[in-house]
Amino acid sequence: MTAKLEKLVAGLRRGEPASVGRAISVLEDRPELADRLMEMLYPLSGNATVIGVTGSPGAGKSTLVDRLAFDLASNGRKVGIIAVDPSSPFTGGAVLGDRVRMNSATAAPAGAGQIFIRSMATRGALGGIAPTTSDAIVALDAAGFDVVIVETVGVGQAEVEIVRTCDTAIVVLVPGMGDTVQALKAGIMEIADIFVINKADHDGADRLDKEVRSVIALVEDPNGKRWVPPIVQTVATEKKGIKELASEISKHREWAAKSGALEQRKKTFLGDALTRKIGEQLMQRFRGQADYEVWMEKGISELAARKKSPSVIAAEILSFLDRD
Ligand SMILES: Nc1nc2c(ncn2[C@@H]2O[C@H](COP(=O)(O)OP(=O)(O)OP(=O)(O)O)[C@@H](O)[C@H]2O)c(=O)[nH]1
Ligand SMILES: [Mg+2]
Repeated sequence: MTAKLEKLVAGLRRGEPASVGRAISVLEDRPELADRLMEMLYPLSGNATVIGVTGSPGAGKSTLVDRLAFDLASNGRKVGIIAVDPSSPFTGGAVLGDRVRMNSATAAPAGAGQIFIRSMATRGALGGIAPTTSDAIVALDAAGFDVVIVETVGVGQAEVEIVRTCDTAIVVLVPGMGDTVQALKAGIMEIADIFVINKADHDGADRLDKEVRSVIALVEDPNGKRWVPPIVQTVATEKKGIKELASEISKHREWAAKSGALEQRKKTFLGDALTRKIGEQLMQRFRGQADYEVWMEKGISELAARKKSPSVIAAEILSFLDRD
């Protein structure tokens, strides 16, 4: 099996799209191989810039990502795109829906950087949405993609989680959708490094711009130490505002690197990932115990009889684990 994985990793390092795709599938669907593959990929990663793009369904995220990727690829960058739980229907894991829309990405000029697109349906998957996505990011990173763009739908907790794994988080709003209120509710203001007002060809773009600006002003840091998210108006379908967006992304990255914010964010993210793994491995050890079912049965009946509280029983069971 290791020989097969080694071959896969070799193909991935050569940037072969089929190997990259297969590696992500292994990480997604083959837990028995995923740990070993991750062990091989991890040392190769750590160089990519990760950009998160989130916003309501239909906000124009894919169109925007497509144009941005094209712009980056035209400048010789290799761009990997991950669409997480796209709201448009997909067939057999292929990005058919988005591939049609993402036409300019697939038609990147010869000699320009490569673009790789992958969609992932991970909601509700074991282990949650973020781990699988961040594993896929590691795979693209290891494959030598300079930039990885992650598109997620919505402004819920799962998106916030994914955006935390990114170096730069972009929140896409559109005029006339009541997005600001929604964004505020979900605490998205705190994670947005850049706001994009897409579909700026629609009525109300300037009004939305003002609204967002007033909200940013509320959280603005008087000492000027914090990053103040810029607002970029775009018309993705017409490639308007894409250069400005690319420039704001660079600016944010420079600021984050210089101020130490990037390092801090990475540390927090890596800490979270490690804690999650420790939790998983503890659970595995626990479930692997011969007496696991006996302890569970006993615990449940004690709970049912209201003899002890769940935390007391959990502590008792964990003390059994400590003894071996
Ligand atoms: N008028 C206008 N239409 C746009 C713009 N950007 C995207 N669209 C259109 O909006 C629709 C949705 O675009 P997508 O890029 O698929 O939006 P999305 O946010 O990726 O959608 P989901 O992934 O399904 O959530 C498409 O018909 C686009 O052509 C824009 O700037 N102006
Ligand atoms: Mg999309």
